[in-house]
Amino acid sequence: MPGSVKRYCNLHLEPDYRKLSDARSSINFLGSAVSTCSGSPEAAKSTTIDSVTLSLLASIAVMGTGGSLQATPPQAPATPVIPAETKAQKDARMAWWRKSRFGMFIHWGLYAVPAGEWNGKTEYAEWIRESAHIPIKTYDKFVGQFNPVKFDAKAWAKMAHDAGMQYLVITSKHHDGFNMFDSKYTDFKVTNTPFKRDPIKELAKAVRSEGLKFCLYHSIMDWHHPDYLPRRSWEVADRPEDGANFDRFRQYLRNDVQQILTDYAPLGVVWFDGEWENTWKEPYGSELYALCRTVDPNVIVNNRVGHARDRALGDYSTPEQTIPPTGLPGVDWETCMTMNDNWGYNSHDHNYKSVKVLVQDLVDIASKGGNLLLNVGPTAEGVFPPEAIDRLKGLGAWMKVNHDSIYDSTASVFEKLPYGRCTVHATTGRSKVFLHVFDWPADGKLVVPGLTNKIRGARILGGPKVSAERTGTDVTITVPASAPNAIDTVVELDVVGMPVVTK
Ligand code: H79
Repeated sequence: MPGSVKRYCNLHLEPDYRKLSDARSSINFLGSAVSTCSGSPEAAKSTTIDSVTLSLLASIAVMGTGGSLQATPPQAPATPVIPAETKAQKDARMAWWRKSRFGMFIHWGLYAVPAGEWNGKTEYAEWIRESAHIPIKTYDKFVGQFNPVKFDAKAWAKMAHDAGMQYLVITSKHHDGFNMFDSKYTDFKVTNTPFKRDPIKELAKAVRSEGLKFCLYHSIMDWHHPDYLPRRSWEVADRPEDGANFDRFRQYLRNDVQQILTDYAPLGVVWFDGEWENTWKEPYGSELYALCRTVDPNVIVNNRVGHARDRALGDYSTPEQTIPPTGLPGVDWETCMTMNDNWGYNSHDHNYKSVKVLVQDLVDIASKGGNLLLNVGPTAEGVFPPEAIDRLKGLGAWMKVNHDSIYDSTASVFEKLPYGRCTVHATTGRSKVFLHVFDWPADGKLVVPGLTNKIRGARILGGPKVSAERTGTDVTITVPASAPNAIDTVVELDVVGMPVVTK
């Protein structure tokens, strides 16, 4: 532990760390307590101690303390080289993600304890520490109150599976800096709560048992680590920046990221966020991306790893709470979206979208070639809000019948369909054009504009075959008088060759 190393070298702890140590001796920051032998704060800025030196120091310290020192955790190297990759290799790495189309996001952390409420205001969620200006010592009290006794990883994984989701991304750390896994590099973590368990470990197992890819969200921005900069403007007086060293923070972040990629391997995606503050430079993003791909060559990393999230770094784009009007042609993308108005749990937020809106959003996104990552904010007891469970069931009921039109689909071949959306399974020999009918035709005639292909047949997913015939440059499908599914009835048109549309 750092305290033992201290006997042999100077340990540079910035003032905030010392205050915290005094207040809560059980909570420290292994990632920030980098020891140096120079004694100079300036030298500490540029010093990252290598693992050989650390283990040497550790063994000296062990000898000096009668063997009470625990092994120092390995330090993640700075790896600026992004492994080279051909287009075919990237396609292979992205294949499962592109086929999935639908995933579950989970925002779960200490912020579930106040449940969005502070000093009579009820508008908060995962940003509560920042938005309600909660001092760090006050926020730390949630650590002693976090005990989600109803948490059932299998139940969560099953709900994601039954909704038709193919992957699950949960917060290993959000902007508040609290580690929801058993980090080796900080004591500000879930295993130090009364809960004691590691929910990430339990969930990784359960999610994989359901056949879904397990993924983690890890925030770059960190309002708790003493070396993270900048401080929030409202807390500078209480938490001065003096002594904080962003390079040490980067080492801590790399260490944490290396650990999640190792202990919970294989991760499908590492989903970074909170990259926009100007302390996070583009080369740091490249270094972090390279670390991820070095530890796991198959992992997928979102674009928020880089400071300028819209530039080239990362594997896919991440529109938030919005669906790009015409998709993002030529780019892999995933819209992340809440079901209500918040990411983290807010006990007052009952403003949930309807199942109809959510299904149509999923279809709209698939018709534009993107993925939907739909969020749930579980409570501090460890359960999904009832409205979220209801929406997941509704999505699942629709997906059970219509999933063929979503998984492995590609974007619409029509510029616009007046009654809904289109997704496609295209191969050179034979293709399926899925017509998602949001507005059912009153005259029972569904017109497919400008489709030139020879028709093999048509059917309603989960329903009967229907007749489809050429009418000039269009194809006209005769459908039942009323919509079999009020949200979105899918008509599958089976055609010869790749779909070709002239209108
Ligand atoms: O985790 C959830 C939110 O807590 C987190 N992202 C989702 C997935 C989030 N953090 N911040 N925000 C959402 C909104 C922040 C928006 C802004 Fe900016 C930050 C506006 C200006 C700075 C980033 C950079 C977005 C626009 C420019």
